Amino acid sequence: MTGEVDAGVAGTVMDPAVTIKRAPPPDRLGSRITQTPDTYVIGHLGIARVTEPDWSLRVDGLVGNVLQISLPQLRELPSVTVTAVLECFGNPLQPTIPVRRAANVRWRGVPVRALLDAAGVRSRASTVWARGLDSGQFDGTDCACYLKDLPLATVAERGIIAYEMNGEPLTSEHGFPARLFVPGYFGTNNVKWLAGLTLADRRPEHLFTTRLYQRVEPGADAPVPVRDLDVTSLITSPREGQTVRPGTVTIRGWAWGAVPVTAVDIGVRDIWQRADLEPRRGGDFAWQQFSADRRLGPGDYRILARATDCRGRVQPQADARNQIHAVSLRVRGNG
Ligand SMILES: Nc1nc2c(c(=O)[nH]1)N[C@H]1C(S)=C(S)[C@@H](COP(=O)(O)O)O[C@H]1N2
Ligand SMILES: [Mo]
Repeated sequence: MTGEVDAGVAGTVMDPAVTIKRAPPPDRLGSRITQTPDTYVIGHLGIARVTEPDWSLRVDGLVGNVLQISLPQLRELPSVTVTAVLECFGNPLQPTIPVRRAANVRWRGVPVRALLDAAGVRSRASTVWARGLDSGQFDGTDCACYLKDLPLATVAERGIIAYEMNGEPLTSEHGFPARLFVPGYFGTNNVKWLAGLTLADRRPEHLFTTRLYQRVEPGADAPVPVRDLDVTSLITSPREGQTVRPGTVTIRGWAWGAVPVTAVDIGVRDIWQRADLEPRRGGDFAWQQFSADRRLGPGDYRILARATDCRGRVQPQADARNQIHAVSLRVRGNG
């Protein structure tokens, strides 16, 4: 902990630490909008139970006016609704293991830009420290809060203070009463139980800022925080281990990344075939559906999906958190 950031609101109750609270398998993710009960839950320090009267959001640091906003005040500000992917980077202690925890959610909230304008951000500010009310221990380190730092330009451009998920108030698990959400960024940045935004001109030292969730990107030598989503795809049908009759099998799923996905290829026994892929819509960071039909005779198969984005990035074959997704399929009987 830095000692420079206030700890949580007194009285915030932590549920016992659960690193993974819920992680539905890919075949639960077939619908375009992931229902809240099918949306994975991560709380490194546990789940914070915050009561509305105790809650407010503070905007401070390099600003002209410090703001303190209650939930009713937040709800009165003009809001936006965005459909966007929420995706977990994975266990920060095992950063190359794919976990495939993802969801496509309708978020409603207030653009961070509105609060920054009201606070009057000083020109020296380059970064936003976002603080959550959860506290506890992770990997042997005591944390007085959950903390992330994000580039001011991106937060101002598309960050929201989300207070609704799929048309309902956030549940405690997903960050009630409000969380930061930055479309196109990894889940780790979307601070739940948000209590403070501090404008600063440098990075804060913290377990979740400068120690965990760092990686060396291809062609670079210094680690950087994980922010932009990788190019990824997920097969939602067939499901892992499914048995089907011989004939036409439809392979379906979702592809996404920080920038639009332009192609998904389906691999069956070393034959790769381009899938149909819907384009990404407008400014949304929603996932894109792909589908492909393959005629399969009796046998055991591995079905692979590999996405490519508009910058030419391709999902790696192996040893990467976003390596191509594979499902095993058994085709049995007469067609
Ligand atoms: N305050 C707080 N925010 C947090 C976390 C956390 O442990 N504490 N976990 C992060 C991680 S790693 C992910 S993937 C997302 C998960 O959001 P969800 O639980 O709503 O699916 O929340 C992020 N925000
Ligand atoms: Mo995560």
